[in-house]
Order: sequence, then C-alpha cells, then structure tokens
Amino acid sequence: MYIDDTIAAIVTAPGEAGVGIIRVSGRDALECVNRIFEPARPGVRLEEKVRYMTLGHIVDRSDASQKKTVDEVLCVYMKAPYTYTREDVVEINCHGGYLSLRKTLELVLKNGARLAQRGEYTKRAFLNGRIDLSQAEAVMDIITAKTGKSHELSQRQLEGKLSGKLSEIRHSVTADLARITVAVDFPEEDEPEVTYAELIESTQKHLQEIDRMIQSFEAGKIYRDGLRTVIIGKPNVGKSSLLNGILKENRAIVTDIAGTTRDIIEEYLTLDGIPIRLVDTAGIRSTDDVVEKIGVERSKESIENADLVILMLDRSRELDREDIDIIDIAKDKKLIVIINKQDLESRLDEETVRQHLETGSIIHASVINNQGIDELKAMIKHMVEGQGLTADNDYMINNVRHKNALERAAKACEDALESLSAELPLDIIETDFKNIWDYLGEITGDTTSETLLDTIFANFCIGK
Ligand SMILES: Nc1nc2c(ncn2[C@@H]2O[C@H](COP(=O)(O)OP(=O)(O)OP(=O)(O)O)[C@@H](O)[C@H]2O)c(=O)[nH]1
Ligand SMILES: [Mg+2]
Repeated sequence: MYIDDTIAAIVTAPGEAGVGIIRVSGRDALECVNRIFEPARPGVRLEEKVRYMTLGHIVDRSDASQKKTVDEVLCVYMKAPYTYTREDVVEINCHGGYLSLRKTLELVLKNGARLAQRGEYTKRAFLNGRIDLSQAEAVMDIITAKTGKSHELSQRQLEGKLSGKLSEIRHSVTADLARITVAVDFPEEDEPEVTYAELIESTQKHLQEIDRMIQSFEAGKIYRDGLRTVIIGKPNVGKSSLLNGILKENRAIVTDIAGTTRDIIEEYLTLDGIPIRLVDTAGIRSTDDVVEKIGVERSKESIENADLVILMLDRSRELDREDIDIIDIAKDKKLIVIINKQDLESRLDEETVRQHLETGSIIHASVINNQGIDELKAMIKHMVEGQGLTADNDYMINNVRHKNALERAAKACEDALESLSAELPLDIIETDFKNIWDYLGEITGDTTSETLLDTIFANFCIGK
C-alpha cells in the first residue's frame, strides 16, 4: 500500500564534508521546511523559486522566548511530479558536519516529517511509476558498484534497457494470449484465430530470448560481485606470497612457518576491467591445532563458492598425499595450477601433476621473484573473456532475483511448447502463457508481491 506522508533523511554520506543534504519528500514537504527556514532576503518564498537555490537559515523556534539559528543553508523546492519520487521535494543543503545535519533533521522531523526508511525514496519513485523495479534495483547497484564495468551495466539497466526488452516480450505474449482467449471463447469460428504452429513459433522465440538473458547472468554476476578466485594448497607453498604479489603490497603475513595463514583473507582488484575477489586461505592439511583446523575447514568451504580455484604446489617438495587430496577437492572446479618456487631445485615435474589432473592449466612460477604472475593474470583474463563473459550485452542480468524469475518464465515457455506440440486444448495452454507473463512481470515489479517489495527495498541504504 502506498502512503503519501512526508519523509526525510540525510541523503549524503556520514562524516565531515563541505556540504550535507537533507531531502524532504511528500505532501507536506514544503510546509514542513517553511516552518523552519528563514530566507536571507525578506519576502522570498521557496514556492515561488521552484528549482532555484535560496539562501537562508534553519531556525529553531521551539523555545518561544528565544529563536536559535541552527545553520546557514541553501534550500531548493522541486515541485511534483518532476522529482526523484514524483512527490513534492525540498532539499536542504547544510554545512556537512554531523551536528548541523542532525539538528536540522531533528527540526524537520518535529515539523511534520518522519524519518525515511531504507530505500523509501526509490520505493516511492517505483510506486509512483517513474521507474520500474529493475530500474530501482539498478539505482542501488550503481551506488555499490565497485568497478567501471559493473557501474556501466547498472547504468544501462537504470536507463531501462532490461525493462525495454522484457516489456517487448511481454507485449508479444499478451498478443498471443489475446488470440488464444478469442479462440477459446468463440470456438465456433470457421477460421481459427490462431494456429498451434504460430504459437509454437512465437513461444520458441520468447524462450530463446529468455535463455539468452539467463546465460548472461554468469558474466553479469562476475561484473557485479567479482570473479571469486580462491588460492588453495598445502601450508607453506606460497599462497600468501602470491596474493601479495598480485596486489603488489604486503597484505598477508608471509613466513616460513607452515600454518601462517589461519583465516580467509579477501581483497578486491581489477584486471583490465574485470573485477576479481581474491581469497587467500589457510593451507590445507590434517592438524590438531584447533584454530588451524577451523581455518582449514573454511578453506574447503571457500572452494565450493569459487568461480576459479588457483591451486598451488611447491616444486621443491615431492607431490604427496596432501597435495593429491587437495587436487581431488578442487578438480571439478575451474582450475589453474601453479607450480611455485621455480628458483629452487625440482622434486616435482608437470607430468607427475598431470597424472592426477586431467584438465586445468599449469603455470610455473616463482612468486617471490615476481615470475609467473603476469602469466596468471593473462590466463584469468583470457578465461573470463573466452567464456563469452564480456559485458557487451545490452540487457545482461546480474541479479539472482531476475535470474530466478527468468528461469521460471523459461520453464513456462517449455511447458507451453510441450502442450502446443501435443495440440492440447487452448484453455490449458492459456495458463502457461499467463505464467510467462507473470514471471517476467516480477522483474519489472508489475506482478511482485508487497512483502517481496519490502524485502528488496530494505536492502537499500538510508537516504536513497
Ligand atoms: N624460494 C622461494 N620461496 C618462496 C616462494 N614463494 C614463497 N616462498 C616462501 O615460502 C614460505 C611460505 O610462504 P607463504 O606465502 O607464507 O606460504 P602460504 O602458502 O601462504 O603458507 P600458509 O599460510 O602457512 O599456508 C615463505 O618463507 C616464502 O618466502 C618462491 O617462489 N620461491
Ligand atoms: Mg598463507
């Protein structure tokens, strides 16, 4: 349900800054601010200066005997419906210190507004029809984007590229549905309104387009969350040294003591625009040390969620049971094996490794001498791009919720195709078409339940 009461929040980031902004939105936004705003030039009124900055002061009149100036500010009134929320909005540009913002916000709240919930401005923009749900989600993705590419993808989603594609498919499904309905309601017509063959053709086309979007998810997810790359291996093989080498800084502690890293260390980096989430783990071995044991368990878990596993071996030691066990854990994953410590005498050759590993690339490295790191980076980049995981698709999806809805829509297409091929009665097929329409509508928010909406917007940040 939509409530049009007046909400307010500090919309700029916390901390000291030149300027901090409070946004007031809703029916009484103007009235609320007018109660506490005193223009510097007498007689000036915010409502006559739509979209202009007006200089003045925020004043506290709660104590009738004594008027207190809280801050010198610039106020701007933006009239509905041409605003972010499509409601009346007033923004107060305060000095960006914590106290002036907090005191001004308190006054706003005392004078007719309530504190905005997380994502409530964007939720109103959605409920008022200015943007659809996928665009609202893109707003949040833009704010949290960590790389240029993921920012670009979210920007395209906000522009409505995804929504446009979805509504195109839904439009065509509606047209089919209309023809099916006529055929069901007037079966006596000589010329059937629509043939099975026509419906099969259009459903196949929809399925193809939906499948393409589902496939784009892998790439979309990587551009949003980063390629989760986990470095694993026995203790002391040089995992932390590799992390430091890739990051070009001493992030992780490196010693010659086996079992140095005891917990997961995670860092972000970008490789020619590809975001990577690089994870260094505790060396895997059987141990009685409780802390180390937990670390080892975590290392194993992190392999499960990895998009790419970098498995490290030490060339100065023979391949042993522990190495082989680790290879076994990781062999179903996308894998790059690094045989490290090439500067030392060899007790391990590539053939021996190959006996235990059918697929996966092998790199020879000496990470403390910076050897092999460029090769590794090139290989990761090649791997990502080689899978068609590039960010060129206009309606690439990066959101699990969207992917799930698309998968259900695809399933409904398949059901429809099966029933159509069997030439089942059209009123049965009608349901499948209705489902396709509904599931696609969940992405744009046309057919999304209120609880789900609440959950989605609750993940937004305050003031957005
Ligand atoms: N000679 C040589 N030593 C290396 C190389 N890479 C790492 N080392 C040394 O190997 C030892 C262990 O390195 P770490 O990076 O701490 O190894 P790790 O795999 O993270 O070890 P744990 O955290 O205990 O699992 C350190 O003394 C490193 O300096 C290399 O390429 N050549
Ligand atoms: Mg380590």
